[in-house]
Amino acid sequence: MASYFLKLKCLLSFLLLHVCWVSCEELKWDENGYVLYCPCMGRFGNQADHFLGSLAFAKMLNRTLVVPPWIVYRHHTPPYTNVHVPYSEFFQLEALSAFHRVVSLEDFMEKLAPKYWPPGERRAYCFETAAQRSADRKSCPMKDGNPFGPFWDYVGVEFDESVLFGGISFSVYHQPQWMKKFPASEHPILALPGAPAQFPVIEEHVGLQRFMVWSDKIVKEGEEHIATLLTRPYVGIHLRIGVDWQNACKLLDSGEAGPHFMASPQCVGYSRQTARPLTSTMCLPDLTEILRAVKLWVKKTSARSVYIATDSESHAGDINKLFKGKVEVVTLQPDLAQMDLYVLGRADHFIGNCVSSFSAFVKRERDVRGLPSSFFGMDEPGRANRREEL
Ligand SMILES: Nc1nc2c(ncn2[C@@H]2O[C@H](COP(=O)(O)OP(=O)(O)OP(=O)(O)O)[C@@H](O)[C@H]2O)c(=O)[nH]1
Ligand SMILES: *[C@@H]1O[C@H](CO)[C@@H](O)[C@H](O)[C@H]1NC(C)=O
Repeated sequence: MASYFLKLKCLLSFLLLHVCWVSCEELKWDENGYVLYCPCMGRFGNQADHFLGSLAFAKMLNRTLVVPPWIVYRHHTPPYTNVHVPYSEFFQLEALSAFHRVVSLEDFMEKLAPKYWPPGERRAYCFETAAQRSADRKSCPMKDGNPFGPFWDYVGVEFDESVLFGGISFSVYHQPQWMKKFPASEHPILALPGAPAQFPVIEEHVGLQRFMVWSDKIVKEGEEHIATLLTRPYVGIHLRIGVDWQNACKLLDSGEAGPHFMASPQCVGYSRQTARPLTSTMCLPDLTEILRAVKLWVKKTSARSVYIATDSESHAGDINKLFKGKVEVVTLQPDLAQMDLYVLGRADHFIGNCVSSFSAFVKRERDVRGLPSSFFGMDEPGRANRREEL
């Protein structure tokens, strides 16, 4: 076992050295500074929403975005801890460059940090209100608890000092204040405890999705699944119906949430004044609604197969019965949630859950490609404004 790891380590360092040899030259220090953050809120869908806003924030300040890894919570399967998956495992880092300058956190730490952000000089930046929670009331809670601690441990970072701010937000409105308060000459690296962005992603940043391009590895595996399992045209559906979701949707029924609830602006509209109602069926479709919507869209698109992505039950049996074997019903329940996202993204029609940011990722990607989508409980959502220029 030990020797296996040793060999792996040797191989890895050889590869890293090799990569470095080929591309180190290109990693120049950016005089306009960097933005670093932990995607410390939520799972994939939430992290993706935050990523788009953070990308826009970095561009707004003309700083390079240090792209964090995805935090994957593997608490029920080995290794039973958080796994940090480099951005480029799922998406092409280079594709982001068409919009703005980026560097992966891993590269930043390996190639730039030793010289420009050495231990002992690592400042954390946070809201005064966040620092209030710390023991001395003036330290940023960068590594307090999970996933904060493990995230910075992943890249071996300890913070030495805190810089607090207040009365400022991440919106365009405060751009001049950011520039004035934190000029890159004095504050080259803005390391933040969380994403400098809102959840859900704001309307202006939805179109940035087009710079998130699947990695070759995901495309290859995803296309193989589609080719072997499905016959086009196919309808892809996302069932977000597990116990955690049932509890979340209860807030809606109890009247504690309005039409803007988690990712719902994507279907009810971003403006609070004109938002369409959010019904409990849209949050938690029951079997009747699931069967109704699937039947409708299979008919409309003359689909020959249905792909079910689910966080729990698939209802494949019931859906199968509906078509009496004339339509193939497939569910993969992959280890990697991104496989579901990929297959849903390429479907001829997609039926999502309007409140789920996991569905929102698929919807945005499809909008970019001009592919049609609907939601359970809403067959005809309005089209989102697709601006990407800032
Ligand atoms: N493989 C797979 N995983 C899913 C599916 N639906 C939900 N999940 C898992 O559940 C997580 C849900 O969290 P998010 O991605 O943040 O999306 P969300 O639906 O807005 O949920 P919350 O964050 O819990 O509010 C996903 O990241 C997946 O890990 C699915 O259809 N397939
Ligand atoms: C933004 O940063 C880049 C790279 O540091 C620099 O070349 C460019 O001039 C900057 N743009 C503005 C408007 O400051």
